[in-house]
Amino acid sequence: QRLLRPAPVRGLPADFRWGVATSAYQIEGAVAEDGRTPSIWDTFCRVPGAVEGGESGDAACDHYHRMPEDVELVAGLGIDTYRFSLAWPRIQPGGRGPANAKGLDFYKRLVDEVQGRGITPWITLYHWDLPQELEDAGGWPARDTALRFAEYAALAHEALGDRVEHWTTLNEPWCSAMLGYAHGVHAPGRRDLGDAMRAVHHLLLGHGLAAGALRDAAGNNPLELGITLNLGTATPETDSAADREACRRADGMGARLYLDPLVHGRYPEDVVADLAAQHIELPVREGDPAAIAAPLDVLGVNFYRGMRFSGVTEDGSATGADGLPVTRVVERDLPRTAMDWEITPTELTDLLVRLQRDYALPTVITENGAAFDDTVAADGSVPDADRTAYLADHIAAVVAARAQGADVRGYFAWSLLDNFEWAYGYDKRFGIVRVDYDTQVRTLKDSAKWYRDTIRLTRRERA
Ligand code: GBH
Repeated sequence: QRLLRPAPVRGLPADFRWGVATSAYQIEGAVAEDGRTPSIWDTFCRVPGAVEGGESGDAACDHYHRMPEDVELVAGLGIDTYRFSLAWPRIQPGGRGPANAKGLDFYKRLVDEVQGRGITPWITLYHWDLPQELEDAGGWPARDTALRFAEYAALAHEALGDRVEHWTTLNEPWCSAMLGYAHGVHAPGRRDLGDAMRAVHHLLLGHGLAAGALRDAAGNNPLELGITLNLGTATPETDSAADREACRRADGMGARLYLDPLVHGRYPEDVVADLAAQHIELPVREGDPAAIAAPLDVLGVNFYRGMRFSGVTEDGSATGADGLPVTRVVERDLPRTAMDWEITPTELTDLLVRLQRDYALPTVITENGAAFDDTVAADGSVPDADRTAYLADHIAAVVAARAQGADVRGYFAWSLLDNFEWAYGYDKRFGIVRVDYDTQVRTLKDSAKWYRDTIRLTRRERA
């Protein structure tokens, strides 16, 4: 059992940003209210077998009706910044045309509540809830979706941009493209690598066009613009050429395929060549690279784990059954979360130092956290020492990265609440606050109290 009494985190600047994060579909519920139309997740949840237990975000945490109470919770944690996402199908039902005043109204009230309690709102425009009508018209593999996204971004900024300074375009385009269009485990459940790669390009183009629209709309008002990527580390099992090659491929498809065009204005040549060998081409048109490389003020990093890779199968073959070079994840003997993900805090330090070296952008950890099988004690408390340790170790990893020169400016815990964990349904709990889904009662877990006390002590120490 670890010592979990909070100690101040040393070595952070006074303006280090502490936050918590959520996303619309995972918490809001109220999917058919005030003019909201279905998103690809509403549709996907109805596909038999797609989501554990046949669950959906229909009710979720009922945040749409309990929003002031939830913001009160955030305030009670002493947090500076609340990261949440806007539901595109609330603001622009169907993904086209004029804004829906009632949808916007919910987010205006949310921003009022947040700012009224002295908390900074941090908006994510897209956390996976594409309007179904746009999917029916081709989804992210279709170029038009990028244009529609920029239009939606402009509508959202028009309504909220006079008060909200922090805007993230996309959350984890890798997940949208790969899990949604290649692996088929997220909405819309398609399985075609070519479609997934067309989705990558149009997600990035949508980001770039939205970035331009947001800058135009902001004019002289302050704007801090970013994108959030899910990033990890790829470590070779051995020093063999095959294992290092597997890491090159994993890092290429997982990280550089996004970071290089965003920051350096070009896709990585090795990844483009690997795709060409599979007869897949990114549908790049003239002007796209420049649009995608629109200046970023901050890079959002969602970190859950690093991974070890091998370039050969268990029996030593360098080619898999599909005829492609092997990129195999090697399980390590490490503690794991309830998602079965290895717990790898020092790899967060490695990642942040590497991002600084190769991309040199200010970063914020826009998500970090873990699911564990929580228990509720007789006195009603939730003694989640494992989650507290996870958060503490990853915050320490951020401090270590800063000491090595990484410009990390903030840390947001994922998540404020237990919520709809996508294909896993409600069984996997990432919240620092427990949600009883029968009563919708919220209870601070021990990790939330630890986080609150750590932030408080750290602030006092710095003052
Ligand atoms: C985030 O996705 C999402 O932004 C958030 O909505 C979600 O609730 C949260 O994480 C928790 O899942 O181990 O083979 O799956 C993170 C998705 C998780 C995708 C780690 C990549 C590593 C590969 N990422 N995963 S694997």
